[in-house]
Amino acid sequence: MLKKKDKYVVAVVGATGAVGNEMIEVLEQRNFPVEKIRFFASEKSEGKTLKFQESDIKVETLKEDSFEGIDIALFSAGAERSRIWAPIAAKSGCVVIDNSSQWRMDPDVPLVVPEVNAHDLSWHKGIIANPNCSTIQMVVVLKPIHDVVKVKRVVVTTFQSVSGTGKKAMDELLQQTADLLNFREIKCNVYPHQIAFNVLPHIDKFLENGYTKEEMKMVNETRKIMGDYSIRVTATTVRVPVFRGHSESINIETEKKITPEEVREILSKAPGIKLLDSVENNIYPLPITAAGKDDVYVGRIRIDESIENGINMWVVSDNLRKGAALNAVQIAEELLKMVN
Ligand code: L14
Repeated sequence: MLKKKDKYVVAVVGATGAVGNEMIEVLEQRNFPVEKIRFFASEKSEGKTLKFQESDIKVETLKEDSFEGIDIALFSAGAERSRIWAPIAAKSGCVVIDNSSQWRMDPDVPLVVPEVNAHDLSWHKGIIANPNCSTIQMVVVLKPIHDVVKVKRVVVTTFQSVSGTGKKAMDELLQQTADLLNFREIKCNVYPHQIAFNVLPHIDKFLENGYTKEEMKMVNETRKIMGDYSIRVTATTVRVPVFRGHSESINIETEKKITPEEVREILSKAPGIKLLDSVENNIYPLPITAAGKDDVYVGRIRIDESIENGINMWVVSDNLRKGAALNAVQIAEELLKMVN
Protein backbone atom coordinates (compact mmCIF):
# COMPACT_ATOMS: atom_id res chain seq x y z
CA MET A 1 0.00 0.00 0.00
CA LEU A 2 1.05 3.56 -0.68
CA LYS A 3 2.72 5.53 2.11
CA LYS A 4 2.77 9.29 2.47
CA LYS A 5 5.91 10.76 0.87
CA ASP A 6 6.94 14.05 -0.72
CA LYS A 7 7.89 12.31 -3.95
CA TYR A 8 7.39 8.82 -5.32
CA VAL A 9 9.30 6.23 -7.33
CA VAL A 10 7.19 5.71 -10.45
CA ALA A 11 7.51 3.08 -13.18
CA VAL A 12 6.00 2.99 -16.66
CA VAL A 13 5.71 -0.55 -18.01
CA GLY A 14 5.31 -0.48 -21.79
CA ALA A 15 7.07 2.87 -21.89
CA THR A 16 7.92 2.74 -25.61
CA GLY A 17 4.30 2.20 -26.74
CA ALA A 18 1.74 4.80 -27.83
CA VAL A 19 0.02 4.89 -24.41
CA GLY A 20 3.34 4.55 -22.52
CA ASN A 21 4.70 7.60 -24.33
CA GLU A 22 1.59 9.53 -23.42
CA MET A 23 1.86 8.43 -19.77
CA ILE A 24 5.38 9.89 -19.63
CA GLU A 25 4.16 13.15 -21.14
CA VAL A 26 1.17 13.41 -18.78
CA LEU A 27 3.37 12.77 -15.71
CA GLU A 28 5.65 15.61 -16.85
CA GLN A 29 2.88 18.02 -17.77
CA ARG A 30 0.96 17.55 -14.52
CA ASN A 31 4.11 17.80 -12.44
CA PHE A 32 3.47 14.49 -10.73
CA PRO A 33 5.72 14.31 -7.64
CA VAL A 34 8.35 11.95 -9.08
CA GLU A 35 11.41 11.10 -6.99
CA LYS A 36 12.70 8.67 -9.59
CA ILE A 37 11.25 7.33 -12.82
CA ARG A 38 11.89 3.88 -14.30
CA PHE A 39 10.94 2.73 -17.78
CA PHE A 40 10.28 -0.87 -18.77
CA ALA A 41 9.64 -2.44 -22.18
CA SER A 42 10.27 -5.70 -24.02
CA GLU A 43 13.72 -6.95 -25.12
CA LYS A 44 13.18 -5.22 -28.47
CA SER A 45 13.75 -1.87 -26.76
CA GLU A 46 16.81 -2.93 -24.78
CA GLY A 47 19.52 -0.29 -24.96
CA LYS A 48 17.04 2.50 -25.78
CA THR A 49 16.71 5.61 -23.65
CA LEU A 50 13.69 7.89 -23.23
CA LYS A 51 13.61 11.46 -21.99
CA PHE A 52 12.00 12.45 -18.71
CA GLN A 53 12.22 16.10 -17.61
CA GLU A 54 15.38 16.66 -19.65
CA SER A 55 17.23 13.56 -18.44
CA ASP A 56 17.86 10.39 -20.43
CA ILE A 57 16.41 7.34 -18.71
CA LYS A 58 17.39 3.87 -19.87
CA VAL A 59 14.69 1.38 -20.80
CA GLU A 60 14.90 -1.82 -18.74
CA THR A 61 13.42 -5.29 -19.19
CA LEU A 62 11.30 -6.74 -16.38
CA LYS A 63 12.81 -9.10 -13.80
CA GLU A 64 11.29 -10.75 -10.70
CA ASP A 65 12.85 -8.13 -8.42
CA SER A 66 12.34 -5.11 -10.71
CA PHE A 67 9.53 -3.66 -8.61
CA GLU A 68 11.44 -3.43 -5.33
CA GLY A 69 11.44 0.18 -4.22
CA ILE A 70 8.83 1.25 -6.77
CA ASP A 71 5.74 2.95 -5.27
CA ILE A 72 3.47 3.24 -8.31
CA ALA A 73 3.64 1.35 -11.61
CA LEU A 74 1.60 2.41 -14.64
CA PHE A 75 1.17 -0.62 -16.93
CA SER A 76 0.35 -0.44 -20.62
CA ALA A 77 2.09 -3.41 -22.17
CA GLY A 78 -0.86 -5.62 -23.14
CA ALA A 79 -3.08 -8.02 -21.22
CA GLU A 80 -0.63 -10.93 -21.24
CA ARG A 81 2.18 -8.95 -19.60
CA SER A 82 -0.26 -7.52 -17.08
CA ARG A 83 -1.51 -11.00 -16.24
CA ILE A 84 2.00 -12.13 -15.38
CA TRP A 85 3.65 -9.02 -13.97
CA ALA A 86 0.92 -7.03 -12.17
CA PRO A 87 0.59 -9.59 -9.32
CA ILE A 88 4.39 -9.74 -8.98
CA ALA A 89 4.54 -5.95 -8.76
CA ALA A 90 1.67 -5.79 -6.26
CA LYS A 91 3.38 -8.42 -4.12
CA SER A 92 6.49 -6.20 -3.91
CA GLY A 93 4.29 -3.54 -2.32
CA CYS A 94 3.90 -1.40 -5.41
CA VAL A 95 0.47 -0.11 -6.50
CA VAL A 96 -0.28 -1.09 -10.09
CA ILE A 97 -2.54 1.02 -12.31
CA ASP A 98 -3.18 -1.28 -15.23
CA ASN A 99 -4.38 -0.06 -18.61
CA SER A 100 -4.97 -3.52 -20.11
CA SER A 101 -8.24 -5.45 -20.19
CA GLN A 102 -6.72 -8.22 -18.01
CA TRP A 103 -8.00 -7.24 -14.54
CA ARG A 104 -10.92 -4.93 -15.30
CA MET A 105 -13.75 -7.31 -14.50
CA ASP A 106 -11.97 -9.03 -11.58
CA PRO A 107 -14.19 -8.54 -8.49
CA ASP A 108 -11.07 -7.85 -6.38
CA VAL A 109 -9.91 -5.05 -8.68
CA PRO A 110 -11.48 -1.58 -8.68
CA LEU A 111 -12.19 -0.19 -12.17
CA VAL A 112 -11.95 3.55 -11.82
CA VAL A 113 -12.71 6.80 -13.61
CA PRO A 114 -12.00 9.46 -10.95
CA GLU A 115 -14.90 11.74 -11.98
CA VAL A 116 -17.30 8.81 -11.55
CA ASN A 117 -16.13 6.39 -8.84
CA ALA A 118 -12.97 7.59 -7.08
CA HIS A 119 -14.51 6.05 -3.91
CA ASP A 120 -13.81 2.56 -5.29
CA LEU A 121 -10.08 3.18 -4.81
CA SER A 122 -10.56 2.61 -1.07
CA TRP A 123 -10.80 -1.17 -1.50
CA HIS A 124 -7.91 -1.86 -3.87
CA LYS A 125 -5.54 -4.70 -3.05
CA GLY A 126 -2.55 -3.54 -5.07
CA ILE A 127 -4.01 -3.58 -8.58
CA ILE A 128 -6.33 -0.90 -9.98
CA ALA A 129 -7.71 -1.22 -13.50
CA ASN A 130 -7.92 1.64 -15.98
CA PRO A 131 -11.06 1.15 -18.11
CA ASN A 132 -11.33 0.80 -21.87
CA CYS A 133 -10.90 4.07 -23.78
CA SER A 134 -14.41 4.13 -25.28
CA THR A 135 -15.98 3.29 -21.91
CA ILE A 136 -14.14 6.06 -20.06
CA GLN A 137 -15.35 8.92 -22.24
CA MET A 138 -18.90 7.54 -22.15
CA VAL A 139 -19.21 7.16 -18.36
CA VAL A 140 -17.79 10.66 -17.73
CA VAL A 141 -20.90 11.92 -19.55
CA LEU A 142 -23.44 9.34 -18.33
CA LYS A 143 -22.70 9.72 -14.61
CA PRO A 144 -23.84 13.33 -14.02
CA ILE A 145 -27.03 12.66 -16.03
CA HIS A 146 -27.63 9.36 -14.19
CA ASP A 147 -27.40 11.17 -10.84
CA VAL A 148 -30.33 13.40 -11.82
CA VAL A 149 -32.70 11.33 -13.99
CA LYS A 150 -31.34 7.74 -13.86
CA VAL A 151 -30.12 6.25 -17.11
CA LYS A 152 -32.04 3.02 -17.87
CA ARG A 153 -30.62 2.05 -21.24
CA VAL A 154 -27.75 3.12 -23.51
CA VAL A 155 -27.31 2.45 -27.23
CA VAL A 156 -23.83 3.47 -28.34
CA THR A 157 -21.97 3.37 -31.65
CA THR A 158 -18.29 4.27 -31.63
CA PHE A 159 -15.99 5.70 -34.33
CA GLN A 160 -12.57 4.74 -33.01
CA SER A 161 -9.16 5.97 -34.14
CA VAL A 162 -6.28 3.67 -35.00
CA SER A 163 -3.98 4.93 -32.19
CA GLY A 164 -5.94 2.70 -29.78
CA THR A 165 -4.28 -0.27 -31.45
CA GLY A 166 -0.85 1.35 -31.19
CA LYS A 167 1.96 2.76 -33.27
CA LYS A 168 1.93 -0.05 -35.85
CA ALA A 169 -1.69 0.74 -36.69
CA MET A 170 -0.92 4.46 -37.07
CA ASP A 171 1.90 3.55 -39.46
CA GLU A 172 -0.44 1.24 -41.39
CA LEU A 173 -3.07 3.97 -41.91
CA LEU A 174 -0.38 6.42 -43.05
CA GLN A 175 1.32 3.91 -45.37
CA GLN A 176 -1.94 2.70 -46.94
CA THR A 177 -3.04 6.29 -47.54
CA ALA A 178 0.26 7.17 -49.20
CA ASP A 179 0.20 3.94 -51.27
CA LEU A 180 -3.36 4.48 -52.47
CA LEU A 181 -2.66 8.10 -53.46
CA ASN A 182 0.29 6.83 -55.49
CA PHE A 183 -1.63 3.96 -57.16
CA ARG A 184 0.46 1.34 -55.36
CA GLU A 185 -0.65 -1.98 -53.87
CA ILE A 186 -1.48 -1.78 -50.16
CA LYS A 187 -0.51 -4.17 -47.38
CA CYS A 188 -2.78 -5.15 -44.44
CA ASN A 189 -0.79 -6.35 -41.43
CA VAL A 190 -2.54 -4.92 -38.38
CA TYR A 191 -6.19 -4.98 -39.46
CA PRO A 192 -7.86 -7.73 -41.53
CA HIS A 193 -8.98 -5.16 -44.15
CA GLN A 194 -7.85 -1.87 -45.64
CA ILE A 195 -8.36 0.91 -43.07
CA ALA A 196 -7.44 3.90 -45.28
CA PHE A 197 -10.60 5.39 -46.89
CA ASN A 198 -12.66 2.67 -45.20
CA VAL A 199 -14.67 1.83 -42.04
CA LEU A 200 -14.40 -1.51 -40.18
CA PRO A 201 -17.21 -2.69 -37.86
CA HIS A 202 -14.68 -4.72 -35.92
CA ILE A 203 -12.56 -3.84 -32.84
CA ASP A 204 -10.71 -6.51 -30.87
CA LYS A 205 -11.78 -10.18 -31.29
CA PHE A 206 -15.20 -11.55 -32.16
CA LEU A 207 -16.93 -13.54 -29.39
CA GLU A 208 -19.42 -16.43 -29.49
CA ASN A 209 -22.39 -14.06 -29.23
CA GLY A 210 -21.46 -12.22 -32.44
CA TYR A 211 -20.32 -9.10 -30.60
CA THR A 212 -16.69 -8.00 -30.41
CA LYS A 213 -14.74 -7.98 -27.15
CA GLU A 214 -14.59 -4.18 -27.39
CA GLU A 215 -18.41 -4.03 -27.52
CA MET A 216 -18.79 -6.29 -24.49
CA LYS A 217 -16.18 -4.24 -22.57
CA MET A 218 -18.43 -1.20 -23.04
CA VAL A 219 -21.42 -3.16 -21.70
CA ASN A 220 -19.75 -4.74 -18.66
CA GLU A 221 -17.30 -2.02 -17.67
CA THR A 222 -19.99 0.70 -17.78
CA ARG A 223 -22.11 -1.10 -15.18
CA LYS A 224 -19.14 -1.83 -12.91
CA ILE A 225 -17.83 1.76 -12.98
CA MET A 226 -21.31 3.27 -12.51
CA GLY A 227 -21.96 0.76 -9.72
CA ASP A 228 -25.40 0.09 -11.19
CA TYR A 229 -25.99 -3.30 -12.78
CA SER A 230 -29.54 -2.38 -13.79
CA ILE A 231 -28.28 -0.13 -16.62
CA ARG A 232 -28.73 -1.88 -19.96
CA VAL A 233 -26.08 -1.15 -22.58
CA THR A 234 -25.70 -2.25 -26.19
CA ALA A 235 -22.74 -1.26 -28.35
CA THR A 236 -21.42 -1.34 -31.91
CA THR A 237 -17.73 -0.43 -32.09
CA VAL A 238 -16.30 0.75 -35.40
CA ARG A 239 -12.78 1.59 -36.58
CA VAL A 240 -12.44 4.71 -38.72
CA PRO A 241 -9.38 6.09 -40.55
CA VAL A 242 -8.62 8.71 -37.88
CA PHE A 243 -5.28 8.85 -36.05
CA ARG A 244 -6.33 10.18 -32.69
CA GLY A 245 -9.64 10.69 -30.89
CA HIS A 246 -12.65 8.43 -30.51
CA SER A 247 -16.15 9.67 -31.36
CA GLU A 248 -19.39 8.15 -30.06
CA SER A 249 -23.04 8.45 -30.94
CA ILE A 250 -24.80 7.85 -27.61
CA ASN A 251 -28.54 7.32 -27.20
CA ILE A 252 -29.90 7.18 -23.66
CA GLU A 253 -33.29 6.32 -22.23
CA THR A 254 -33.85 7.86 -18.82
CA GLU A 255 -36.32 7.11 -16.04
CA LYS A 256 -37.35 10.75 -15.61
CA LYS A 257 -37.87 13.15 -18.46
CA ILE A 258 -35.04 15.56 -19.25
CA THR A 259 -34.73 18.26 -21.89
CA PRO A 260 -31.61 18.96 -23.97
CA GLU A 261 -31.34 22.31 -22.15
CA GLU A 262 -31.24 20.50 -18.80
CA VAL A 263 -28.64 18.05 -20.12
CA ARG A 264 -26.50 21.02 -21.23
CA GLU A 265 -26.93 22.66 -17.83
CA ILE A 266 -25.86 19.48 -16.00
CA LEU A 267 -22.90 18.75 -18.29
CA SER A 268 -21.66 22.34 -18.23
CA LYS A 269 -21.03 21.94 -14.50
CA ALA A 270 -19.66 18.39 -14.61
CA PRO A 271 -15.93 17.71 -14.15
CA GLY A 272 -13.83 16.82 -17.19
CA ILE A 273 -16.47 17.86 -19.73
CA LYS A 274 -16.58 20.67 -22.31
CA LEU A 275 -19.75 21.46 -24.23
CA LEU A 276 -19.38 22.25 -27.92
CA ASP A 277 -23.01 22.41 -28.91
CA SER A 278 -24.08 25.18 -31.23
CA VAL A 279 -25.31 23.71 -34.49
CA GLU A 280 -26.38 27.14 -35.80
CA ASN A 281 -22.66 27.87 -36.01
CA ASN A 282 -21.62 24.36 -37.12
CA ILE A 283 -20.12 23.77 -33.69
CA TYR A 284 -19.89 20.18 -32.48
CA PRO A 285 -16.93 18.09 -31.27
CA LEU A 286 -14.52 16.54 -33.78
CA PRO A 287 -11.60 14.15 -33.25
CA ILE A 288 -9.23 16.93 -34.34
CA THR A 289 -10.75 19.14 -31.62
CA ALA A 290 -10.06 16.56 -28.94
CA ALA A 291 -6.61 15.33 -30.07
CA GLY A 292 -3.99 16.25 -27.49
CA LYS A 293 -6.60 17.63 -25.07
CA ASP A 294 -7.75 16.37 -21.68
CA ASP A 295 -11.50 16.97 -21.77
CA VAL A 296 -14.42 14.91 -22.97
CA TYR A 297 -16.31 17.01 -25.54
CA VAL A 298 -20.09 16.81 -25.96
CA GLY A 299 -22.37 18.20 -28.63
CA ARG A 300 -25.41 17.44 -30.83
CA ILE A 301 -27.57 17.10 -27.69
CA ARG A 302 -31.15 16.55 -28.86
CA ILE A 303 -34.39 14.73 -28.06
CA ASP A 304 -34.95 11.16 -29.24
CA GLU A 305 -38.59 11.46 -30.21
CA SER A 306 -39.00 7.72 -30.85
CA ILE A 307 -39.29 6.96 -27.12
CA GLU A 308 -40.85 8.54 -24.01
CA ASN A 309 -37.63 9.81 -22.35
CA GLY A 310 -34.77 9.76 -24.81
CA ILE A 311 -31.71 11.88 -25.56
CA ASN A 312 -29.11 11.62 -28.32
CA MET A 313 -25.63 13.09 -28.13
CA TRP A 314 -22.19 13.07 -29.76
CA VAL A 315 -19.19 12.57 -27.49
CA VAL A 316 -15.52 12.89 -28.49
CA SER A 317 -12.29 12.54 -26.54
CA ASP A 318 -8.59 11.77 -27.06
CA ASN A 319 -8.34 8.01 -26.56
CA LEU A 320 -4.66 8.18 -25.57
CA ARG A 321 -5.31 10.97 -23.02
CA LYS A 322 -8.58 10.64 -21.06
CA GLY A 323 -9.09 7.23 -22.66
CA ALA A 324 -5.81 5.89 -21.28
CA ALA A 325 -2.77 7.81 -19.96
CA LEU A 326 -4.51 10.78 -18.36
CA ASN A 327 -7.09 8.66 -16.57
CA ALA A 328 -4.28 6.42 -15.22
CA VAL A 329 -2.33 9.42 -13.90
CA GLN A 330 -5.53 10.91 -12.41
CA ILE A 331 -6.02 7.62 -10.54
CA ALA A 332 -2.47 7.97 -9.18
CA GLU A 333 -3.24 11.55 -8.12
CA GLU A 334 -6.36 10.33 -6.27
CA LEU A 335 -4.25 7.73 -4.46
CA LEU A 336 -1.89 10.49 -3.31
CA LYS A 337 -4.85 12.54 -2.02
CA MET A 338 -5.93 9.52 0.02
CA VAL A 339 -2.58 9.22 1.86
CA ASN A 340 -1.83 12.93 2.16
O1 L14 B 1 -8.08 -1.17 -23.74
O2 L14 B 1 -8.27 0.22 -30.37
O3 L14 B 1 -9.16 -3.00 -24.03
O4 L14 B 1 -7.59 -1.73 -30.94
C1 L14 B 1 -8.11 -2.90 -26.80
C2 L14 B 1 -8.33 -2.59 -28.29
C3 L14 B 1 -7.99 -0.46 -26.33
C4 L14 B 1 -8.24 -0.16 -27.78
C5 L14 B 1 -8.60 -2.00 -24.49
C6 L14 B 1 -7.89 -0.91 -30.09
C7 L14 B 1 -8.65 -1.76 -25.98
C8 L14 B 1 -7.70 -1.26 -28.63
